Amino acid sequence: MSQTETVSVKAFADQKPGTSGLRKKVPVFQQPGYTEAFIQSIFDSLENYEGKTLVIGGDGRYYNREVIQIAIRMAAANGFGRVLVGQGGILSTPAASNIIRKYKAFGGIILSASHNPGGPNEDFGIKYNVSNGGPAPEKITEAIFARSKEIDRYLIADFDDVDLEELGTREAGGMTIEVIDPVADYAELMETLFDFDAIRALIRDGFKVTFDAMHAVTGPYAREILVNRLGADPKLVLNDTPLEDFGGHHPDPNLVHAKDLHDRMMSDTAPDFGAASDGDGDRNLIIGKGIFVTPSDSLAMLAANAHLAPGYKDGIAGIARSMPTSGAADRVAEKLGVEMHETPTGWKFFGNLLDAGKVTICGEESAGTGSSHVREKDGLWAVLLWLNILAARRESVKEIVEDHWATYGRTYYSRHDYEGIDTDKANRLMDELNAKLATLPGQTVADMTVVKADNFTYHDPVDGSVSKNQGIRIFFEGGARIVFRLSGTGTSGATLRVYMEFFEPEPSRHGAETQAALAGLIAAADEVARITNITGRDGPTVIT
Ligand code: VG1
Ligand code: CO
Repeated sequence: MSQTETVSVKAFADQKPGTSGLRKKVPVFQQPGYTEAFIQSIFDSLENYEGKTLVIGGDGRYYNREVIQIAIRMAAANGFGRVLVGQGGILSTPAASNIIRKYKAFGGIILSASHNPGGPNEDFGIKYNVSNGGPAPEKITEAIFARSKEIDRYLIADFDDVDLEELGTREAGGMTIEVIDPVADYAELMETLFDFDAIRALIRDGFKVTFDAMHAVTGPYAREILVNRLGADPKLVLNDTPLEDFGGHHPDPNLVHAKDLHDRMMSDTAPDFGAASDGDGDRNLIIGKGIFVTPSDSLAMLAANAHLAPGYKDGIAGIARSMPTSGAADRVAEKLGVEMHETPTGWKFFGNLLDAGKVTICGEESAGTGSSHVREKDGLWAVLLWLNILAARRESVKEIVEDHWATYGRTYYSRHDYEGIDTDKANRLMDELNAKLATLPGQTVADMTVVKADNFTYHDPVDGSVSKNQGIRIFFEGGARIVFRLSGTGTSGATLRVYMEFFEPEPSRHGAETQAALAGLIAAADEVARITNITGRDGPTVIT
């Protein structure tokens, strides 16, 4: 019979969850008691979980296995009745969301720092998801933070490490531990949503699909779904062995870190469709032969064509997008006559809208798209919906994109990131901007006139909660917009994100290069926020 120990611990002051859970460098999590104190703060912020089920899984990065064992022993000591844990400690974020929902779990602990690099001196993360399968809402993350500041003990059971490789059920510490196949339930769910026969036929007819798993969690999922079930060429499923350090790369599917894929897709010998996902499998990058689809456009295009997939054949209830995401999806919602919602950055804000049936499809400009099938964004889901649409329309990605622009107009859009800037400078830049919001309307910045400027506040239409300070928005005459916000997922210094967009209804002007088309807004952003001046940087580190 194993023992439960109560271990004294000192509270840590820095356990405030960010946009998506607590993310810190591995050595921070390795401090004695640090990981345990945070997990105990999660449990102490929950009620009535005695005897219930907890899902545990992670993206396989460095330190994943150690924390899985800690979380299992602490779940036993705290009175959970059962844990479901992915084989090898692996569950992609959307797969974990599905498992929580399918097996009616009380909640789940997901270990991930998503697109951030992994390794002994890189990033790690812990996030709690609630019973709907989605990230804990702010009310809970705030309670966890409050608890973490005063916690003085944690509970842990004393039993041997669980063999995470062997599927099946065992008992330890008065709790049932089930090691489950991380892919099977997810693949089954995808089969209910998409026309696998049609996609298989498309591929059989010579349509070439390439997918870069970036040595992250989606490798096994992509192999099972794209290769085994849909017949894609295994040689075109790249980097599909998950590695603890992602092969030394950032598992971030953007044009900087997935540059190889991008370059190949722009070449003469490009496959027809290219995609990638991030560390924990919730993001997607979509590139057609010769054309990159911006995530904001992809959201709009998926929403406009979702009815072509069996899971959405009766149409969608509505669309939600994060505030910095472009307005492209709004025009689709308008045409379809469905609800449109604008939320703060982070998937946790979509949960209430999805649960209430107000929206079916959600998306963020940061390469996150998803639907009511789970409560997380879902990288492979987006890939499969694109493939289903391509199979139904039998047109190229380029044709679908250009047809969309011709129908709805094109929103030129880009995000510029200034990474690793000094936190004080970043805060100063935002403070200065905030201070002048009231006086901006009527002023001219880089030859454009400001019509409105504010700091975005979200009023949740379902539970009435209010979230303030969610990003500075500056609107110009003619509808152009710039948004400024600081990242809530980084682990060193600050990252300033600047989002720029304008709408172009005229098809003869849809062929411009994005950065050139946005040159005026780029200049305006620098002028109004004094970016160069304050940060000392002469340009962004990442352009997406
Ligand atoms: C970023 C993205 C945001 C996304 C979040 C988590 O947050 O901008 O859209 O929801 O990452 O995604 P921030 O605060 O750094 O801008 V993931 O794939 O890191 O779980
Ligand atoms: Co992610």
